[in-house]
Amino acid sequence: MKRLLLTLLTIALALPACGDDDGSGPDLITMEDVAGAWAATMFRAVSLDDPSVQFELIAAGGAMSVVVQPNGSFSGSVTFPNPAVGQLVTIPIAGTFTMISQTEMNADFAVEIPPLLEDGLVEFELVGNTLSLHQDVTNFDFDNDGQFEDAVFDATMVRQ
Ligand SMILES: [Ca+2]
Repeated sequence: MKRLLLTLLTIALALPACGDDDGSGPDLITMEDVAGAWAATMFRAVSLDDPSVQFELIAAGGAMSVVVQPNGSFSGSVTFPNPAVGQLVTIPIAGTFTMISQTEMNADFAVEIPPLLEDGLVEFELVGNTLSLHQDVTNFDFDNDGQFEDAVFDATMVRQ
């Protein structure tokens, strides 16, 4: 019984060490891994009600690029078609990413640009030089009638 207790105690003491980025387990993704220059190859909002209704920024002639610092702060620009003026508009963007887990970041934009660049939880996946982003609940005015529709958002960023 005493030996069992000792074994359990040893396991309990060893547990907090699990998952540490000490080289013995799988490498954990840190903000330093995300740091660098990125450009979007896909930046899409899909209607929740009707997945055939989509808006994809790059196909629409737009663009988005950011440079992320190791501390998570980022700056860049987004180019999007402005239906009000009938031409492409480029605006600067900036903010901070905070890593919450190995699959989630919080995006905090210095200036929010609804509906594509809004504060909130962003799921991410970093594979090689490709960073995939996903936001579960957002909204987008797909038909330009001033009413926002529920949407999911996905982006693919490629390291430059
Ligand atoms: Ca609408």
